[in-house]
Amino acid sequence: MASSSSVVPKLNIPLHVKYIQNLDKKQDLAYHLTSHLRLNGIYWGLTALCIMGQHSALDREGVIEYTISCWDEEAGTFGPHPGHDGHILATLSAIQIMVIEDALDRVDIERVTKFLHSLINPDGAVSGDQWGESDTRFSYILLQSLALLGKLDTLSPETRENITQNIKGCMNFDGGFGTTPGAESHSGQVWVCTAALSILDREDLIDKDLLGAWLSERQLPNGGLNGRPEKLEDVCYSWWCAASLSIIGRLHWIDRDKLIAFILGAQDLEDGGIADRPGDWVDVFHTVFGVAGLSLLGYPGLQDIDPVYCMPAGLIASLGLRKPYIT
Ligand code: GRG
Ligand code: ZN
Repeated sequence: MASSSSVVPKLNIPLHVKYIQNLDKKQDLAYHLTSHLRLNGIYWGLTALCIMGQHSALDREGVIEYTISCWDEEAGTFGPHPGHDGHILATLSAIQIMVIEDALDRVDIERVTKFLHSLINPDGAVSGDQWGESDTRFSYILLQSLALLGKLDTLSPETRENITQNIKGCMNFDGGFGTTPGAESHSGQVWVCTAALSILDREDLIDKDLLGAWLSERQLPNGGLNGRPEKLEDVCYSWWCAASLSIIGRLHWIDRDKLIAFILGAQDLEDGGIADRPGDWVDVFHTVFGVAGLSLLGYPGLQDIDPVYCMPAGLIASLGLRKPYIT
């Protein structure tokens, strides 16, 4: 469990690396109940390791083999676990893992691209699978997936414009974004929409001062950020909010040192991992977004993370996808 001491500890990298390496050793009920998130979990763990400079702490071949075993032949894409149906979220995680492991040549890129295109609705909204409802999360996932596959140019100008206008239609009076047109602003949705507009080279559609003000109001007196007004602070918003602020060039609008102290206070300094807030149980989701937040904030000794892709910045640069305005 994360400590709740008032002294700010340092980031304990060796302990967090060990925590991630041991994640699949404890196959308890919680492990089996989260099989629908297994491929996401591998991406989260691998990304946290990359940020901490320990990419090879997980067995490369094991990671690749597991990812390939999640292929859903009928759907022509990846599911989250062997035997599960293909889904856009698992598809992105699989692509991210294969990019990090430099193994994209083992993916049927044409079939995955076809699957992704099949989820675009005529109005530019994007669904998660052949049955599912649309959500701006899926618009972002589609765009990041196509970008990493080098297939953004398979979107016709008309489709690209429809997707852009659909995201713009989810913008609210407060400068934030929701899941669908008219839905309440939420920091997670703000990140997917600002990052999606960045991939589309349409950052001009964002009201940066208005959104920057809304995002910086998410910081609470204890240094942590919440996801929307009147809600509790949570380490994962160190990513959703800070990455959005970074994309719109307003990261300096929050108190960096107080946020760093909040994230560091949520570490479990006995067994490793980071929790949603000091005193709670750790998980790999809050571990990756905690270290990713620290990296964005310039915490020493960490590799740079790209705020648009939530992937190692060097890798995004090597694919020619790094935005020049991001420092
Ligand atoms: C490549 C990192 C990456 C992600 C892929 C799935 C996705 C794209 C993005 C998710 C964005 C999102 C909606 C994040 C928010 C997740 C979250 C903590 C939701 C909690 O919402 P509530 O309403 O919690 O339960 P609050 O804090 O508002 O009480
Ligand atoms: Zn959280």
